[in-house]
Amino acid sequence: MGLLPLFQMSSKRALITGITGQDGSYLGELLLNRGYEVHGIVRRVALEDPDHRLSRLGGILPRLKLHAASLESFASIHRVVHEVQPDECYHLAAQSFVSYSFDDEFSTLNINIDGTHFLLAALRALAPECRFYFAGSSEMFGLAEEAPQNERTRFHPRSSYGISKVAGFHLTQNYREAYGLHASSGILFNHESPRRGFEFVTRKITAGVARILAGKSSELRLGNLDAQRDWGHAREYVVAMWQMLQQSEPDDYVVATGECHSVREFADAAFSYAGLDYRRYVKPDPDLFRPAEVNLLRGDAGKARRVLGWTHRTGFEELVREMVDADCRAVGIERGKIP
Ligand code: NAP
Ligand code: F7E
Repeated sequence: MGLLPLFQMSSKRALITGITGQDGSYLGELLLNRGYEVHGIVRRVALEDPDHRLSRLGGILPRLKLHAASLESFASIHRVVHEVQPDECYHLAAQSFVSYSFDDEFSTLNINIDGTHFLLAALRALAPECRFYFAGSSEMFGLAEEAPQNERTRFHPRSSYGISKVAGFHLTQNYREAYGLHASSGILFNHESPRRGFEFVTRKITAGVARILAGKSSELRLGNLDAQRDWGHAREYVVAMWQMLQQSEPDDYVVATGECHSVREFADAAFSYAGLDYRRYVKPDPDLFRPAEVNLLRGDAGKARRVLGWTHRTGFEELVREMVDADCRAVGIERGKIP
């Protein structure tokens, strides 16, 4: 990531789907800093409730050009691509919560597969020179047959979310091979930050720690504590997305830290940092277990390192501390003042 000299400014136009999400907000900042004109696709309701739904965009909001469209409507995607004529398109929008994909397989598959297909088809017709990034996921490996997982590891998804990402990955590959689109997929392992959604386990834990410290709650209910994930920092992972689209040839890359920890270790680290013993507060809840779990994910980002020059910087403990600190500040507690 020392590969981002400030003098490399650009006058390119970028289109980001999912700009209101964790990754979209960091990527929007990165591209603005690099001189891009940044357009984002948002749901119409977001424009009507900006304080709540655009909160992650904070200070950059006035510099963005937002377009209301729905991933479920080809006509709306087609209209935005026609209006924007992007040089680069980062497709991040998705139903991204694996647990929810067990509750509603239909909407997960529709949004994630059709949305990707609509966007690729619109780009092919209206902006065939545009470079395209697809947000693939380590959930595509699922019940992986080897660890660490790399670009050659076989996919065995364990949820409709994972299946939708495998389909999006193959659609992206097919548009590259059949129609010559500069279309790349990042196979990103879990990445977190203080902007992570509250439904994901890391943020649930760090926000839970803050609530307990603030006396607003006395326990935290969690599911499978033994699942292991390769957790990195989202701010660093969006750099890899950008780097993929700066390559002369499109390709697919695993992006990961190479280190994995269990949910239990994450909880232990977060509570310990706040001077608490997680065993007193974390309560197991069988309802939070998934019908099919992904037990262990650990990525080999060797190709991203060699070809893109990408590497992660933030370690596990540092990530946990940053998230706990941010959630404590949000409830009015400075960690240094924790009793
Ligand atoms: P996120 O915070 O959940 O953001 C998802 C984005 O998608 C939000 O902007 C959301 O808009 C938008 N979206 C959802 N449904 C939509 C719909 N029907 N129409 C239009 N927009 C819709 O996700 P993230 O963590 O930033 O992840 C970004 C992408 O990377 C996702 O595709 C995710 O599946 C993938 N990914 C994430 C990780 C990770 O660890 N974070 C790892 C691998 C892959 P609203 O704000 O309106 O809901
Ligand atoms: O679960 C376990 C759970 O929901 C992680 C998404 O960004 O990364 C994310 O998907 C692990 C699982 O993330 C609770 O069973 C235990 O084993 O934080 P998560 P995820 O499912 O790994 C991938 C790469 C993506 O692509 C996705 O978009 O934690 N776990 N107890 C729990 N998980 C949650 N959410 N809540 C619990 O109470």
